[in-house]
Amino acid sequence: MGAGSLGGAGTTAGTMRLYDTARREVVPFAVGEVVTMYTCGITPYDATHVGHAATYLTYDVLQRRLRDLGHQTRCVRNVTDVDDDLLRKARELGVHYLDLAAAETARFDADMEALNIIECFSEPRATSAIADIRGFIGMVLDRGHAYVAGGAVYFDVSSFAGFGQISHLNRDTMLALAAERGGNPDDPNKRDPLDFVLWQPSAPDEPAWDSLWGPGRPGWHIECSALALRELGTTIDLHGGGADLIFPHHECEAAQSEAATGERFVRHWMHQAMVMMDGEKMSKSLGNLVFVSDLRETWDPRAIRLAILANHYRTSWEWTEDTMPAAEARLDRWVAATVETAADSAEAVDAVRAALDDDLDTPAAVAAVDTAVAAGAGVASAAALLGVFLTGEPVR
Ligand code: 5CA
Ligand code: ZN
Repeated sequence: MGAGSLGGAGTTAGTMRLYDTARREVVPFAVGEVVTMYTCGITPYDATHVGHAATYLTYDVLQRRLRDLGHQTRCVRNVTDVDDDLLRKARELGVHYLDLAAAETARFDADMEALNIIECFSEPRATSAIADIRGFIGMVLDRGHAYVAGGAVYFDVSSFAGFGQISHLNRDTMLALAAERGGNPDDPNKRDPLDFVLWQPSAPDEPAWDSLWGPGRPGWHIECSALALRELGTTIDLHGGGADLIFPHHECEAAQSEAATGERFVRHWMHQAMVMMDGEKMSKSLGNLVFVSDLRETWDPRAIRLAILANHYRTSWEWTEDTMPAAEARLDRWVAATVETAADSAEAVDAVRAALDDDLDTPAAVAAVDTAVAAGAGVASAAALLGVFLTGEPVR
């Protein structure tokens, strides 16, 4: 497809440059008219925090720029509605795990809508994919990349030469991270502690589905492989998620997908750096959280967007009590300039596009809008490229 068939935006296909985690450099993001994306979604056992929001905002701004360039985007975001953490929380609360998941997913969707995140192409639940997962595991077994032991199915890491192609970690670091992130390296049924579970027997009070290998439930990584294949096909343009997922989640996902299909799984890996609070990764398990739903009670959701977009997606940053007041003050300046001025700054639009094309540099884009505002220009169109609608309705 020629670049000329895309457009109206004055730019050509392949304009954007993005850092690729696997290649470890900023490269042209070469894509066709339709761009397929998969981003790892929430495990719905608690409310959405600013770290989650940062991850989904990054892929939202990416999609907005791709659409501005004339592409269609199809972004799938899963919901992990069966998982150790969710089952534990449901047990603690004395509720059915699917009721907890449904309630938290509804809260998440409301937060995403308030933040003006583009609706997903699909938002499939892991439990919608049990049949797909069983079929997928069959493919991995048939190709000789997995083995059955103790009612579980394990991926055989030694059978797959590409293991490590995304994270580039050495074996000791992989082992340490697997232990820390639920990989259970001491499981005696494993031939190698780095082997990971595709299917596992359920504990007596956990949900179980029948399978050829005995009743049980999926391992974590397999849902994303099975859903990406089901929803988007064998090879996807871009895979996203937080940088905490690079290992083991994405490394294992890529290994099992490529083992199952024999084809390349992902053309471009893009990861959001961690949002921190009190010097540590903001996380449900640590409890150092700011919930989006709480912020929405006090602040304009557009200011929440700006607070996050003032930071580059590849740089970890700290949430502080000054973050929201500064963002809302910026929003007020942008709105005031835009309402008072008839002329919409074309320079700001060009500068925002150029900044986004340069590895999605949202801080530079925000600064360009600030400059236009300081010069007295209106910035409705430039702000709309960032998903911030200053005049009520989207301008483009
Ligand atoms: N359901 C899995 C992915 S398949 C999961 O990791 N769920 S989650 O609820 O823990 O995280 C949802 C998304 O938010 C993931 O992409 C994760 O990498 C990202 N995330 C979690 N904490 C942070 C943080 N502090 N900063 C940035 N992104 C984060
Ligand atoms: Zn995932």
